[in-house]
Amino acid sequence: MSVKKIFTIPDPILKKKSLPIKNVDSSVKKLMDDMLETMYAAPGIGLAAVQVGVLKRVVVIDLSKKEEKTPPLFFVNPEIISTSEEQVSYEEGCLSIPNQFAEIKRPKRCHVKYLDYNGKKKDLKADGLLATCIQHEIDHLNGILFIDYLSKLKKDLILKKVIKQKKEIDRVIV
Ligand code: GNR
Ligand code: NI
Repeated sequence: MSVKKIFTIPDPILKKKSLPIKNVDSSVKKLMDDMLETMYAAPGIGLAAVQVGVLKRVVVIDLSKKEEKTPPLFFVNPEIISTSEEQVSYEEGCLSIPNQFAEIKRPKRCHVKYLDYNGKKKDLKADGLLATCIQHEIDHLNGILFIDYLSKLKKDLILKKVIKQKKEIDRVIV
């Protein structure tokens, strides 16, 4: 397993749509292993393949953050079957938008179907933070970021801050 580089805004890859997996073979399993290690190292609670530069419909999630407690969840070709009318707002962050957070309102519950790590058909009814995280990750697979739900003013401000942050880091390294 290896920790991969996480792509951050304004990298254009983050706006691209990821392609479905035809077969959950050993290369897809290797990708999922690398994604999990990258997510734990970050640390984050979810990661979509596009965030490590791979345009495939693969997501990993572990709400426990540390490698113990609950086992991680692997989603291949996840699809939302239905969502609740009821919505909930969470302060969202994204590893591709470092150190920036915003309240985002989404359906409180979602029913999702997907293939698991072994390529087996599964479905899951999610609620609360898990439901939010699944929707955030499926958005990544469609080239959508949480800042796309904000006003242009707020979005531009966050973009400016992230670009400034990157320049500061470059300055320290040089
Ligand atoms: O680590 C993450 N935390 C988080 C918090 C609230 C809503 C969504 C997330 S996902 C994020 C990791 C990430 O960027 N996944 O794409
Ligand atoms: Ni994200």
